[in-house]
Amino acid sequence: MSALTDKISLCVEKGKADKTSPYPPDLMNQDGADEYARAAIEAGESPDEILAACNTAMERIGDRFSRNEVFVPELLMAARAMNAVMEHLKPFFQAGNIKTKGTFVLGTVAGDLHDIGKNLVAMVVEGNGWQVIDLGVDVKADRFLKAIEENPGCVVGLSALLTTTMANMAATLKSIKTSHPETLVLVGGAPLTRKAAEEMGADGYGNDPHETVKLLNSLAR
Ligand code: B1M
Repeated sequence: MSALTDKISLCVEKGKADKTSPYPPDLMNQDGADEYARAAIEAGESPDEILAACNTAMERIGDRFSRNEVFVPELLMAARAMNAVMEHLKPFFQAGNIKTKGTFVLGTVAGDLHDIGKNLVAMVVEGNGWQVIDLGVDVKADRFLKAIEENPGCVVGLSALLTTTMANMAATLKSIKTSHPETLVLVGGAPLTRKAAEEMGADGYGNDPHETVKLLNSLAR
């Protein structure tokens, strides 16, 4: 990591979104994730390295949450800081082809509010020439069904970040396959494994946005 990506990582972990963020008090009036991300891009740092620094920070804050050292507000502030960095990275991930290869309907499944990973997948998939219809978070099965009816031939992507919402993912997948057996469904998210995806009956598992794009491109009809 460079000095700048180190600082980005620290700001994301501490939830310091930008210079005006009052939290944490020890970083008051100092640059935050937003300013350091801008500086890193201007200095020619690789967007992938910047993203990796953010992911490391999210893993660290997640581990501290598991150990009860921090709580939901700290997770939210870290998410806000990571989103500030993502605004700078967006143009790089979206700078893809213009002609669309197909439509990807994407959402975080019912009961789950995590959207940072899903948003990254959306950016990268869009940047690789797909039209993305992002249904957001806490998406119930019937909203996916409606989107499939409105976008015949689309591929669907389901994201889940909680072990508990993996069950909702499986149920959503089942309703999609019951009503629209021809629709291809990809799944992803931290608690999933390739094996769990297969057991659910998914057509593919994306470990990260790049793997998801590869899968989508191989499925493009
Ligand atoms: Co939550 N949270 N959270 N959280 N949170 C986790 C997921 C957790 C692992 C933390 C921990 O305990 N260590 C834990 C889940 C444990 C489990 O079930 N296994 C957890 C918990 C317990 C909770 C709450 C229940 C806490 C509570 O209220 N007591 C609660 C649940 C709320 C709900 O959803 N109903 C909760 C809430 C939140 C916030 C809202 C505060 C916030 C989310 C803000 C937001 O997303 N806008 C939050 C955050 C930030 C996290 C952590 C710290 C970071 C998640 C993240 O953004 N990672 C997380 C800990 C961790 O991940 N280490 C944690 C960065 C992101 C880039 O990675 O999302 O994995 P990720 O996405 C990756 C891949 O998974 C993949 O590509 C992405 C890029 O590589 N991917 C796909 C994702 N979707 C894909 C779809 C695809 C393909 C690939 O195809 C369709």
